[in-house]
Amino acid sequence: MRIQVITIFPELFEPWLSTSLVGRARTSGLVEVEVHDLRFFTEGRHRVVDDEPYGGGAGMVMTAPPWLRAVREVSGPASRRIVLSPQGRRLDDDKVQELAELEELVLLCGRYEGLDQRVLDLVVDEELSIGDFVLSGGELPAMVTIEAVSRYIPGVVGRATSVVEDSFHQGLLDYPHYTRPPEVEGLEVPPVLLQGNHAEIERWRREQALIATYDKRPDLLEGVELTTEQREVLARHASAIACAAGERAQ
Ligand code: 4F9
Repeated sequence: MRIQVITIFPELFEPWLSTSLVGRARTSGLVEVEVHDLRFFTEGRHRVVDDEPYGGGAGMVMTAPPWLRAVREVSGPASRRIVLSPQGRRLDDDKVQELAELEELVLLCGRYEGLDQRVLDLVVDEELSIGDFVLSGGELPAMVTIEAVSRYIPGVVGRATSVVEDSFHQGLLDYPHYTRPPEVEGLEVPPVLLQGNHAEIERWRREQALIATYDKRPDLLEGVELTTEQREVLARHASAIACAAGERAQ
């Protein structure tokens, strides 16, 4: 996969791009990332990329011509051109997997109050948001997108830490993890993890993932068809909670 990034802060990307998972994906040639400085596509000595909003108001708007030149210059015929913005559809695991199937992405990182609407109208395929909050620009959301997408490129994540086993792949949250020492300030590791029965361990982890999702993100279970076994696990969990609440009330 090839990813083109357009930003006025290319230097933000360099250290991150050469580190860790994304760094390895790049050196092994599985993911190519090119970062372009928007100012390179300006005309005139002052390299201006913003101007006052028509209609007045606070802040500045990024001017269309440099964006149009930049996007057209770095795009290939099959590029998916994406703006990171709070107005976008929320990035989730389904969207990440969809993007990982593509040959080429162009990520536009806006700053200030945003881009002139005509950039969106003329050269953008979709807007993506990483959450309902405002940042200073699209650079961090672009890095979030690149890292999440890279994990789904075959070969980027080793088999030992398979993405198939990752949280969300099955639509559930992760189960709890434990490592040495066996006791921490009176809290012990669940005995099933120490007994070496792999079928039992797998069953415990499946149950814990389901319970964690039910407790912390019940919205993820809406519209999911649960098996009889899964419904029993949740019924037992719910009655255990009700019992504990009842004991506290007495
Ligand atoms: C982009 C916030 C994507 C959340 C871009 C200011 C942004 C953002 N998700 N905030 N510019």
